Amino acid sequence: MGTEYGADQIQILEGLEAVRKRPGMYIGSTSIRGLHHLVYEIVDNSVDEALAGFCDMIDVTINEDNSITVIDDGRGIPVGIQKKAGKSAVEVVFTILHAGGKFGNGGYKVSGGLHGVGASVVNALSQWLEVEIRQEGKIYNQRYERGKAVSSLRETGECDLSQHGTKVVFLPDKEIFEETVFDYDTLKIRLRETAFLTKDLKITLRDNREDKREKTFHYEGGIREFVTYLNKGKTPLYNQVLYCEGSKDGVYVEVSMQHNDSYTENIYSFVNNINTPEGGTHLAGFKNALTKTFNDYARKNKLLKENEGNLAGEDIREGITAIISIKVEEPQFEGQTKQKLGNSEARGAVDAIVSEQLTYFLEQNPSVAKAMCEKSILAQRARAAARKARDLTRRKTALDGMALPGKLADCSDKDPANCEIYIVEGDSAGGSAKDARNKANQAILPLRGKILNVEKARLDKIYANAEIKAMITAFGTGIHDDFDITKLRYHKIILMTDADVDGAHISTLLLTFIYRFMPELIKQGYVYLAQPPLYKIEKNKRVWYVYSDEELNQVLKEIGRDNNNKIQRYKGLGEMDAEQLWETTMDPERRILLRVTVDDETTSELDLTFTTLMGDQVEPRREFIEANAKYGTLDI
Ligand code: TSJ
Repeated sequence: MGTEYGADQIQILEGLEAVRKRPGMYIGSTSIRGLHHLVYEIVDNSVDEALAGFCDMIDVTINEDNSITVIDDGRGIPVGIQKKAGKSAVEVVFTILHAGGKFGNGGYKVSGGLHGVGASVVNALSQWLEVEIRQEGKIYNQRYERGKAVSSLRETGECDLSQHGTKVVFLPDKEIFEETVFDYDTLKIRLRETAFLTKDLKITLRDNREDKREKTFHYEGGIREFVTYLNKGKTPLYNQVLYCEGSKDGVYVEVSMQHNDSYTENIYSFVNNINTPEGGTHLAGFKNALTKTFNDYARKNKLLKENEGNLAGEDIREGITAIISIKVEEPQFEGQTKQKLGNSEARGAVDAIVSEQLTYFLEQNPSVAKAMCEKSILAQRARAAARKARDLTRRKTALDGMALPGKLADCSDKDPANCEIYIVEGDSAGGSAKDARNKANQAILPLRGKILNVEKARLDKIYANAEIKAMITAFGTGIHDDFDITKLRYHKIILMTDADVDGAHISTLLLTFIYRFMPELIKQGYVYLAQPPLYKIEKNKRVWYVYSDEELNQVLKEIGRDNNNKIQRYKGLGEMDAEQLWETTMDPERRILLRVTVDDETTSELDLTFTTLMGDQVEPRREFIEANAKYGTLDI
């Protein structure tokens, strides 16, 4: 034997074994999402180094074998032996669970994912991992396999004194992950967001696999540019992007905002570069400051008359795009999903900094203040009208009992878990669907043509829209404050539109409505897209339905391409008879359904997707729809 294991070392072994036994506890899941999380965990360490002021660039590469290389130009992980652990700081970082980035003084670790784990977890879940450090003219290397060091940290060469930094290469373990192929776009979205949140940091993403690509993100304007990016394709209400920055009670605060002429509120909040989709104290501080400061200004400058009541927060926030980014040393996350910031000092810090700097801004920019005020007053009026309309519908529903829409062909089963509703574009397709369906558990709601774009209409107009009212009553949940998921009447809401550009557009309008008014339906996985076929091929009395051009070529290759196949291209759902519609798109045994999901790590990008599709600018819209229509799916 020769080696005596101390208690510490035994614990260390157990530590990383625990990660391999229950990976989900440390990275959320072993799905494709967990796979990408590994990259963020490593990159976060380099971002910390950038936040500490020692690193300007991070380079991320997807290698041909789907291993990942991350390189930074920071100080390099310390290579000296840590007395307590009896090994190098590098080895501590990679083998001890929860080892943070604190080495003596000076190390200031602010980031920390929701799982707050880091390098050792990535190491434990990698088939192999190699680290290289350049420091003081020397190069050091070490290799690990499935979390265990297979070599000690060794000096392997010399380099120029000007070179310094850390390089990590790792291959996610196929024994652990369900999927080990990285998605370039997923990494791209997240790394872009990170670059926006860390001004002056240059992040490059490279794909060295078959489809070679590269992109560099570098935003000197930081979150100011983030707001400009999010407002791309919208019409800003004024040219300036407001920006507030400051520190108070150990909280570093940055806020940027700009209104556009739409009616939706897009506020994204971050703590230590991590998205907090459920907000928390920092968001509350911002909202409070905005409402209070704006009303004070409006009153002082007689934009609000003495007999008029204060503007409500939601009226002031109509059409706002804002980023709130704070850094705190010890973030506390609350709520079921641990995505809500709890630190009480963050509320006061954001409130104080925004109040002071916004007051100053409004005084310096009276024309901006006036534009904001006029929009808020219009929003206030529309909200009053909408409330009246809503009260009216409420009363009516109370009188009529379940006032289901007349066009709805409901199913007979009353257990929502068994039931599905097809939202169908057009009366003729609606007719076929009614004939085709299983009456027991499939309901059909036909909608006429284009539905209202909720991004471009105020609440009063939205509530007055017949198609939208029909959906709200059919779903049964109510919306906004009245929303109650337990009242949902169908556990599958299936959007069925033509497999062409117009159909994709209608699907997106419907999804936009659902996402804005009933986001829980999407978050809890109740919303689906039907996949009608593009072609029908017949040969010798055999029939094939195909769902993409790729599949068409494949089938034709198999059965031979000759004049005896009669290929029929479906121009729309209406061209299929009831039997064909049932066989291809509605029969639970044979149909393909796409579940609509949202990635809450990158919600800001989702909003951009909707904006691109719904915005004023025609060109980006066309590009997006065609790109997605080609694949026959709408991936939001
Ligand atoms: F975590 C990791 F090992 F996976 C990793 C860490 C991966 C990558 C790509 C980079 C890093 C990393 C760590 N980059 N820069 C650093 N910096 C430090 O670890 C460091 C260096 C010096 C001092 C100091 O106080 O002198 C403190 C720290 C935290």
